[in-house]
Amino acid sequence: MGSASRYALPAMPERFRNPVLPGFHPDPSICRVGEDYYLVTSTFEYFPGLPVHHSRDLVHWRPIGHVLDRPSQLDLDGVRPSGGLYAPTIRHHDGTFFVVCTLVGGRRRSGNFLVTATDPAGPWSEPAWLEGAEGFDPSLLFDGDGRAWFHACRQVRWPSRTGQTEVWLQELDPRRPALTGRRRVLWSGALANATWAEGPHLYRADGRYHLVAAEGGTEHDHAVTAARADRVTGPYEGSTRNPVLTHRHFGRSHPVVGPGHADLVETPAGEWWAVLLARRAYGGPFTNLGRETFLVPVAWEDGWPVFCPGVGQVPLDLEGPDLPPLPWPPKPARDDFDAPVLGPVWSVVRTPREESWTLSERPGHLRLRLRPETLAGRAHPSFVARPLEHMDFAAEAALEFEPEAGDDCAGLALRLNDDHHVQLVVTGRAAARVVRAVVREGEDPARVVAEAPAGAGRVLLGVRARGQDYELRFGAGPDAWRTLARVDGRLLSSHPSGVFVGTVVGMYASGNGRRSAGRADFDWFEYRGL
Ligand code: 6LW
Repeated sequence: MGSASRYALPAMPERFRNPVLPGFHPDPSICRVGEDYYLVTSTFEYFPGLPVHHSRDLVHWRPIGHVLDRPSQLDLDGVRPSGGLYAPTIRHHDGTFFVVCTLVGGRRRSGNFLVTATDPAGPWSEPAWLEGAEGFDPSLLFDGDGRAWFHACRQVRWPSRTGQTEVWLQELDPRRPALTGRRRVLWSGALANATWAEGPHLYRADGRYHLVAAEGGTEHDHAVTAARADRVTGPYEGSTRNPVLTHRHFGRSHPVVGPGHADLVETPAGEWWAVLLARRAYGGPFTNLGRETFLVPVAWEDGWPVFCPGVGQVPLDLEGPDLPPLPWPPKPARDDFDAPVLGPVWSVVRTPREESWTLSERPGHLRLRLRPETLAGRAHPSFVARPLEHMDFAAEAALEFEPEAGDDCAGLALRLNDDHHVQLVVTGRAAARVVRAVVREGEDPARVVAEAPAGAGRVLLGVRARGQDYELRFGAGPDAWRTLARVDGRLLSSHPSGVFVGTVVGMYASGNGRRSAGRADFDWFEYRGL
């Protein structure tokens, strides 16, 4: 009898669960260099911009830095909520990584730019603005003949309907960098009266040029469409199977809504996969986690891409790529702020022009300065936060804070945007020190929903969410939690339309219009899925 190994079945790829990058990670773009995969996602009004994640198996991703992590690279002053950095594209050619992206609504400069690096973990170059590059959702194709092609989408000059866009192409001289030669329109959508044909990516496969784009807008009607041509400049023929992926006909109760904005990658073994964005609805058509990054298989049939073959929709549980699994060490739930710099999971709102936080003044603590700026208004508040990743989660922090003035406050906050946030803060001086729950929902002024005496000294603050039920609580220690309030989490949903971000949770301090000598010291912050 031969050894058992002679009859061993090939190792079956492991199954995995979508999303592969949970929480606010929209507009994913991916490239492969050898056995390594790199992925960037959009970040809008958050700084640093464009996180870079790394994987060896397409399923397990680890953050390795940000493309734009210097104020000189990224001016987000005054940027409106969901403005700022739109969809990026990452590509690699000849030893250099390229990222193109669009800054929308910048105070001093807006438009499409290119940054480069030899190490995807950075440092990345200063942005090179591409003169004349209209529109948004830029992408790059490095063709086999060494030529580089820039493509993006733009609103048509005289639209007959909202969202009437077209995909255009022009050669790029990456050395200058500059767009050169004739500009051509390649595509204006697959369906009659198509809206928001965007997120274009060109690929060279089986001797043809393939265009994969998004259509229908990034809400419920989002879709992936495909076209192909014999020459990069067209003409492009739409697939008779368009849209090649959508959930638009599933109705609003489907758990995964709005898949689209796909980017394809081929493994060394010739398997094709796509990363794309989608939302997970819960508690009704509410998507607090925002647009997350999902991974789906792609097959080629008759020279056309087939997304999720045999299934035709984005699965939450599926067989993984035929790649050796390489799970990274799990992220620690607790940050004790012992490192000299903030970890890659942390972001702030808009570009920090002054030290709103410090890790050096009180080692082992994140110290927030009480500045006049608040979570409302288009400012850079003293707020250090990370994306929610779970529908059920607990976020807690240990705070040492003595308000110097009545309006001084510090504590935890959940932010969707400038007009939608929840605060659990300590405020009030001396004997009047209280823990207060404050909700801001839309145009109405923020309202205090509950408060209770905080007692003296260190205080623990916590948010525990079960679906859309958010429990705000506090205590003198881990065995002394007291519930202060319960808040309906649906105010933090990225649905309805026009909200491109997801909710973040973090540490906040403010003088509420005045500069205060107060200092808020956070000994630790802990986030975990329940
Ligand atoms: C992104 C574009 C879009 O650039 O939303 O609705 C923009 N579609 O593809 C921000 O994600």
